[in-house]
Amino acid sequence: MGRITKCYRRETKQEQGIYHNFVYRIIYMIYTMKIKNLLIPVFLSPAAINAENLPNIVFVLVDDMGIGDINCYYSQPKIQTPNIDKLASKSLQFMQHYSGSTVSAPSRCCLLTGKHTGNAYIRGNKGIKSEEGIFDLHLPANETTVAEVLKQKGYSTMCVGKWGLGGPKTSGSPINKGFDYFFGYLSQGNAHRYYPEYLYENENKVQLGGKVYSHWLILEKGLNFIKSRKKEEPYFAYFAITPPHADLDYPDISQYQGKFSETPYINKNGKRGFKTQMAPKATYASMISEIDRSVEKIISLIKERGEWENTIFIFSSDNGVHCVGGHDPKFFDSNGPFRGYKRDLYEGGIRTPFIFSWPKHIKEHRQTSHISAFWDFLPTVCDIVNTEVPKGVNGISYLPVLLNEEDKQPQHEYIYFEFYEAGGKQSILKDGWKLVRLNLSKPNKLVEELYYLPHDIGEEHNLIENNRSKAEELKKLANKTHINSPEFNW
Ligand SMILES: [Ca+2]
Repeated sequence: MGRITKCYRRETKQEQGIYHNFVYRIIYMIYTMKIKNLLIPVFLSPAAINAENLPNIVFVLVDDMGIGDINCYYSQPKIQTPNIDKLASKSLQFMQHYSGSTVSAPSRCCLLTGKHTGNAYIRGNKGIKSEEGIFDLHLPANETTVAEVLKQKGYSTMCVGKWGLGGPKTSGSPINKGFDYFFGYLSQGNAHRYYPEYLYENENKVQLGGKVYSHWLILEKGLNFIKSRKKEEPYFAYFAITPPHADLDYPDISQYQGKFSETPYINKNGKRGFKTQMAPKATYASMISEIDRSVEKIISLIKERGEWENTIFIFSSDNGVHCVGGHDPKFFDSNGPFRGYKRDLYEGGIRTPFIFSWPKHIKEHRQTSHISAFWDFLPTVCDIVNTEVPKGVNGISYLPVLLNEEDKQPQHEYIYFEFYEAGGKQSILKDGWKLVRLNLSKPNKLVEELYYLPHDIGEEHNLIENNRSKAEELKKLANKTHINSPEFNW
């Protein structure tokens, strides 16, 4: 189809009947007879996708939501997410997709730079003091983000929500990392509060006086960005929204009020602690349903603009579910069939929902068991827009999976994670075997566990005693994969 469109454009540029190519005319006639879909398989190949108009890319990344919190993965009877479920029912659902990390900043770094935590610049949440306050360790100038890649292809780019990869006037500020527009929380610390004193628009503070529910304003700013795009201009809209991260805080919990037996959460740490919440279950459920409504608002706008067909729309969460501020992940089964939560390298900390819609090429619901991760996003985008992948990237494009050509899909040899809190953790998954290493910063307390996921998705049976050589093999591979970092060590 790309070639046909191109041929037709060539003809229109040479109007007044000068250019008369008989073959092109016949093809165009067939095209306008609305049997173009029959021609797509003849012409479609990864390289051909960008020969026509480039797809918009919309990525909704929620914060600390578990894979079990939405109904479309492992069933969720207590929380309503009809819009996300409907989206999934028409999309490609990745069933074994990993977030970049088990906490926010490194996960977002991996997503945007295409590197896993053994190689990424930002491998943990790390605060840096500046004149304007505490911000997160910033991306250096030589780290290339997916937004910078897309800028080079003529995309308009925006991020709203939580950034976490650098403060104002640093090399890691979103506007220095390929984003035309930013609105929201530049630093993660401030994003714990849903009624902030101020948010940032690009690098400028916008005073709110603690009177505005931040998520609604963030969503509005993101929608406004899309509304202001010219139709022919492709855009990358990164909605890094903050629910359901603690605080548990939502202005109207009437949808769930009284539906659950509540255990109030009382803040005992003053300003540093999470907000007191008398109905944490109803509030958490309300925040998930708010995400669901927000997704619908974004989708509706894209459809109103007539852009849905060639828009890539992705929904995911940046790490496993949190268990702070009063949230009870067991009550909601927030981590589905998996073990662990945020800050764990068990599957519950890193296995994330990944719903991929692209109606032009994904015509019906499918599930894929292809093993993929956040660091695959950048190379996939490069593949889609037909541009070179930046050097040093660990990800593998999953475009063949998107195009339902799984037999052509290259596989990861292994999936590797490292983490620097809670004693230091490391995990590596290869051929179903997963080695988890704990207490790396306390060698005398080192713990090693080995699981075989195809038989034990809940990581309940540590098989290391009878499989020492397998564990040793994985440990060597993990240590080879880890590249020393100037900022993070155990
Ligand atoms: Ca997070």
